[in-house]
Amino acid sequence: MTGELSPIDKAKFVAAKRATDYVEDGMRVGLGTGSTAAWLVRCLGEMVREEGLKIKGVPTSTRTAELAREVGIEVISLDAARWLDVTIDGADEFDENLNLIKGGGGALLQEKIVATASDQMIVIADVGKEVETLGSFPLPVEVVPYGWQTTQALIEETLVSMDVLGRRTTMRMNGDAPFVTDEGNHILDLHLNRIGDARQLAMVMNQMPGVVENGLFIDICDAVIVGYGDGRVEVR
Ligand code: ABF
Repeated sequence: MTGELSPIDKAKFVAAKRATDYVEDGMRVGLGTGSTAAWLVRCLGEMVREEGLKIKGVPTSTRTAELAREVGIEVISLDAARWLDVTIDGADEFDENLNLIKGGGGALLQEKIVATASDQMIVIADVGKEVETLGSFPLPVEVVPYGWQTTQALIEETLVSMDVLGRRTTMRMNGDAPFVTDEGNHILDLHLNRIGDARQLAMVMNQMPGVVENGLFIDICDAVIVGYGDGRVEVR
């Protein structure tokens, strides 16, 4: 499954492999999105096919659902599962308090709903995702298409009064058209550089009409499994 891996892929793979320790027979497992989570799905698929592991997977995006089925994992909806034992997902940034920025892959809404419905949320990441203060990675905010430019202007105005360095926001594009999420929404990326008070920013964002969800995951993650290019793994 792995062949000759680049250091970054090795880091992602070893983190994903270690995360399989959190998965036991009979569990309902939230399956994240992104290249690191894809390694996890492949590892779990191998355990299903070769070791007879029995799990039900709840994917956080259509592309994860496709991959999970392809590798032999039984896929069920969140509503069928109702509650999950564990969710394992990637992240764009994590800090020492295990707060996260997610949504670079465009699946933050399903990812947050699934993670919140889980007994445990485990993040898998290469060490490059570790930061002292969140915000270098642009913060994704999912907005409804109706009036998105007005919502964007409102967000920019609000940022002026907050403890952030940057205020520029950009519509995420897919070629010439705005990117469309699995729920039919768009994503604004907020170029903030440094988020002083992530908890407050997350709350303020979600109070705005037009905003569906933001990519700050505060007090949701229980552990981060950090992979290194030389194959080492640490659990935070
Ligand atoms: C998802 O995929 C995210 O929320 C995050 O945006 C992204 C991380 O991708 P990768 O693992 O490819 O770096 O987990």
